[in-house]
Amino acid sequence: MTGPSIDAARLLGRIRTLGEIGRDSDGRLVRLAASDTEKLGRDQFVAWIRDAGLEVAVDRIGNIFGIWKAGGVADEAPILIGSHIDTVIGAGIYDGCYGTLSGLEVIETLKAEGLTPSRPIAVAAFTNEEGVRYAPDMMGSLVYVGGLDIDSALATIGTDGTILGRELERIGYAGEHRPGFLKPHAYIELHIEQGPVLEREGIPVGVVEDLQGISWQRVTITGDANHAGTTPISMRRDAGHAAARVVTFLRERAKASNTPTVATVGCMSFEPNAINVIPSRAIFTVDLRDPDEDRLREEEAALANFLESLSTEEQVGISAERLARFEPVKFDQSIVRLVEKAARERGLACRRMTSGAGHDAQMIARIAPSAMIFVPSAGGISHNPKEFTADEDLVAGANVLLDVVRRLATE
Ligand code: HGY
Ligand code: MN
Ligand code: MN
Ligand code: MN
Repeated sequence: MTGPSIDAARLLGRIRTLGEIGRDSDGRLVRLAASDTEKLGRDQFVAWIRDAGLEVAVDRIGNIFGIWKAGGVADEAPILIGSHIDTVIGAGIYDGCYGTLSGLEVIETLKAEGLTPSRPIAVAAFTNEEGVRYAPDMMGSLVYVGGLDIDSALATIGTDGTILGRELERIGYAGEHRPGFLKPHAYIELHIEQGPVLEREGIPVGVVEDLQGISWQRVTITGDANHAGTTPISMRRDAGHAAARVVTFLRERAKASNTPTVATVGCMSFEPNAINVIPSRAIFTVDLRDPDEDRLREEEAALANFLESLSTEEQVGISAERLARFEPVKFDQSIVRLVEKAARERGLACRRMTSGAGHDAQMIARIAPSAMIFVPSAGGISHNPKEFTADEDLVAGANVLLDVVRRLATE
C-alpha cells in the first residue's frame, strides 16, 4: 500500500493560508456557512482545485467537488475524500480544513506519481458542516445523501434571519449540480480527533469505526417579566431560573450516568435581558450525544419528562423544537481495516475508536462504505483558537489517507 508520500510543505502551507482567511476584527477565525468570509475560503479552495487541474463542480446546496477522472474513466463511481471548510465562531485552523486540503493533496500526489486509478477520485468540501448559522449541522452532506430535501434546506432561516439559499446565491455558490450527482464507490475522511484520547495514549493515528448519535433541540421557556426588587420569590414565574435548572439537570444526570452520554447547553438568551427584570423568556439549545441509540432516546425522554414537571413547578410554559437528530453510525469494516493496515505499514501506532464529534462521514456512510482517520489534538482542544495538531501528526495522517486512497483506487 505504501508508495511515495505527500508534499508536506504544500499541505501545511495551505492549512495555514486557509487558516488566515476569515478572521474578524478581534482576530477570531469565523467562516460561518455561506457568509462573506466563508466565500473567501471557498474561492481559495476552488483556486487550488483548478490549479491542480481537477474538474470543479458545485451542487445546489453549495457542496464543492474537485474531480480527477484520470485515464478517461468516465462515470465510474468515484472514491470520495471529504470534509468541510466552514468553521464555528472562534475556530481553530484544522477542523474540517485539514481533511479537505489533505484530500486535495492526496489527489495531486497520486497524479504526480503517474497513478492510473481504476475509477475517478474526488475531494469534497461539504456545506454547513458546523450548523452554527443554519441548523442542522452536516447539512450539505445530509442533503447530498437525500436525508434532507434540498428546497427545505435552501429555505432554512439562520440565527441571523438570513435564508441559506439566498446567501448561497449571493456568494456565488448556488451550484447547478443535483445533490448526490456523484455516488461514491467509497468515502474516507481525515480529521483531527478534537478530543483527548490519542494524545493521552501517545498514539498518532485513530482508526474511527463508529460515530455517536446527536440530538439538537431549541427550548423556549416563557414566564412573566416582573420587578427584580418588589416581586417575592414565591410569586415569580422566572424563565431564567427555570432555564438554569435545566442546565443543572442535564449536567448532574450525565455525570451520574457513568455512560459516554454528554450534554451541552451552548447557546442561551434571556428576554428582556435587563439586570432588574425577572426574565419573561429564556431560549437555549441542548446538544445530547451518545454512541448508543437506545440510551440517546432515554436521555431525550428524561429531558422531556423533566421539562414537563419543571413547567408545573415553576409555573412557566416550556416548548422544545428539534433542530437535528442523527443516529450513531458504524463505519465499513473493510475500509476500517485498510486504515489500520496503512498506518501499520507506515510504522505508525494506531487504535480503534469512536468519534465524539459529528462529521460528514456520518451522512455519507448512508450511501457508501465509509471510514475516518483521526490524528491527535493537543490537549484534546477544538472549536477553540487553541486547537493544535503537530505538523508531524498532520503529515502522518495525510500519508495514511494517501495509502488508503491509493489502494482503493487500484483494486
Ligand atoms: O457538532 C459537531 O460535532 C460538528 O462539529 N458539527
Ligand atoms: Mn469538523
Ligand atoms: Mn467542528
Ligand atoms: Mn464535525
